[in-house]
Parts: sequence; structure tokens; C-alpha cells
Amino acid sequence: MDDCLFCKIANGEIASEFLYEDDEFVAFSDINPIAPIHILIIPKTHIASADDIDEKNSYLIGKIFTIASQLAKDMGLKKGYRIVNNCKEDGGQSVDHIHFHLLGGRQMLWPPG
Ligand code: IU
Repeated sequence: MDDCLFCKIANGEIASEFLYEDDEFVAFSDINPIAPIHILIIPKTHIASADDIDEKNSYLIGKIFTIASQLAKDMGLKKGYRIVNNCKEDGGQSVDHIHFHLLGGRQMLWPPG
């Protein structure tokens, strides 16, 4: 999508250091980290939110969790981590290109705000 920030990061229009990249995904550090490790994993294709997951694209979600697990190992998150997806306005989504937060390096709290 032309005016999507994360599409521009994914296609290289906006320079970013990728911690992971393959044909379908990129992962990069969040610009405003809320944990010692805070990585965003996004598909290169534009999907607005989790609300737009359907039978055709749902395979991407499994791949995202596989990438998160590998990144967590790479980052040494042996004690665990959290994967978060915020969906639409009430879910706290601020960038309308589906993304999963990989958070680690501190004790996570529950419930989230
Ligand atoms: P959210 O789930 O939509 O709220 O998460 C969006 C994240 O994107 C948030 O943690 C921002 O700090 C992050 N982010 C970024 O990493 N780079 C940017 O240029 C912008 C937002 I705008």
C-alpha cells in the first residue's frame, strides 16, 4: 500500500536494519522499545490487521510465530518472552499493517493495560 509506513520499511523505501528477512517477512527493532528486546515482525504484503486474516493468508501467522521463536533463541531469551498483536482501535493498534511484537528481557506483567 502506497502510504503505509510498514510497507515502506518492508520494501526498503524507508531504511531499516532488519534482524530477520525472507521472501515474506521482515523483523526490526521497535523505534520506541518497551522492553530490553522489542522486535516487530511484519509480513511484506499489506494486511491491515488481525481482523483481515482469512483462510488464504492465515498460514503467515504460523510463520510469524516460527520467526519469533527463532529470534527469541537468537536473542538469548531463555527465560521466555511475550508475543503481542494489537488489533484495531480498541486493541491499541497504531500502525495499520499487521505486526507482532516480540518482547523480552524483563518480567512481563498481567493484565496488560
Ligand atoms: P501497535 O501495536 O500498532 O501500537 O505498534 C506499533 C509499533 O510500531 C509501536 O510499538 C511503535 O513504537 C512502532 N513504530 C516503529 O517501530 N517505527 C515507526 O516508525 C513507528 C512506530 I510510526
